[in-house]
Amino acid sequence: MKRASRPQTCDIFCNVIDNYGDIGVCWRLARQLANEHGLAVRLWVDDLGSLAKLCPGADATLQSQHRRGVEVCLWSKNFPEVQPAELVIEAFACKLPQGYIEAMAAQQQNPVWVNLEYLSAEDWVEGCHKLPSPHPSLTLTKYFFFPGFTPKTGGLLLERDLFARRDAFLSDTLQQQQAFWRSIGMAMPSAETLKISLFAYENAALESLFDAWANGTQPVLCLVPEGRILPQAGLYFDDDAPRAGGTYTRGNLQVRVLPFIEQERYDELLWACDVNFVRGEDSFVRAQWAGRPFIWQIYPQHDAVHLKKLQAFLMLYSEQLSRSASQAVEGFWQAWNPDGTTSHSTKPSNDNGQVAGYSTGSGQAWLSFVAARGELDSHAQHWARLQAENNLALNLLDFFQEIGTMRAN
Ligand code: TRH
Repeated sequence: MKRASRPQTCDIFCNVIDNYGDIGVCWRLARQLANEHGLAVRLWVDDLGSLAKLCPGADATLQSQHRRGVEVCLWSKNFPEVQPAELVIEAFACKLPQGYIEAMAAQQQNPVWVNLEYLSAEDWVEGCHKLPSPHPSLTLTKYFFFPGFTPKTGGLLLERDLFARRDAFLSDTLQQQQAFWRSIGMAMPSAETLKISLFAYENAALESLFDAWANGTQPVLCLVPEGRILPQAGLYFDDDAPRAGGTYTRGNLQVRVLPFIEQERYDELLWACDVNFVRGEDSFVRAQWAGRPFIWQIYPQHDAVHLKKLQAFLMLYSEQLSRSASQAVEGFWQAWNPDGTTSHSTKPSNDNGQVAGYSTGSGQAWLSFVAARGELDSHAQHWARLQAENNLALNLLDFFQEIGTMRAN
């Protein structure tokens, strides 16, 4: 049987470990494959509650539902007997149900089975991208697929129309931007206000940064979506129960707490701000597409291995920056990602029991970062254009064809 050049069907499996990154990536990829490439996509997810945060229309009680062109299915212990899709994506090495694996092996034409890995800028990624991993007992092969920032990797998730939508938003101050600010219950800030979005994990560097903003000469509006950094932000203003809609002021700093917004609208928040603080994996990529200076709080891992990942990205990202701008970025990103080795931490540990190293340097480092904003702005736009050339969804579909051709020969 001749394989179709493009798959018609796709199953994506997502095991939600914590936070929103796993489901964030899967939900975005599922929508893109369905809506831009016409695949019939089933997204199997074991925690519908997390999906419902990103897609408020989703009903966490349903076994199966159609949302945004995707069939969303609850991945429960009793996995139903289903016909496997032609393209099977196992996200972040989650373990597929045994019955499903056997059903894949029983197909006359085996599905193309891909393990979509976490994003990293480390050198070894290029060598591991597309590597096969034969099943120990069945005639099935799984392939590693690594997102990344260089042409020899799987690239990044980017919707076809994202830049056009972003540019339309940015050039439409009267309607789209006004509508955005209204939707979060605020009037459009004055032109001299520095607008910052702050999506972050607990972070010992926050206090020093808030001090720098409060004591600075420029008014700062900081928009904080509900999430892990919120209790700390509240404490800064002596409020131990900050909530969406809350507004706090100290000196030149105004903080506004936002409700967690639908994933498709999160981009607008990034576009509406001058500088964005992001975390994890998916928001980190979205900040790059926004074409604005950003600061990444990397997801903390054991033995500080994440700091290597941070460094690898910094090296790549800073390659074309001037020395002073590159130092400003590195200095502030390091201050925002304390390595946890400093012993005088008085800050509480986070949800994972990890203690963030106490940092007093973020306020100081911010001054250099913000001084480099002009260069960082144009660099961010250039970087976004460059990265857009390597599109993950298209690469996945090409890879499907590549495997089909290889099998046919
Ligand atoms: O939530 P994250 O920290 O996710 C993760 C996970 O912890 C994962 O296990 C880990 O391995 C990975 O990081 C590296 O950050 P991330 O990836 O940015 O995901 C957040 C998602 O939430 C992203 O899709 C954007 C979305 N979002 C909204 O939809 N609305 C919002 O208001 C905000 C702030 C975010």
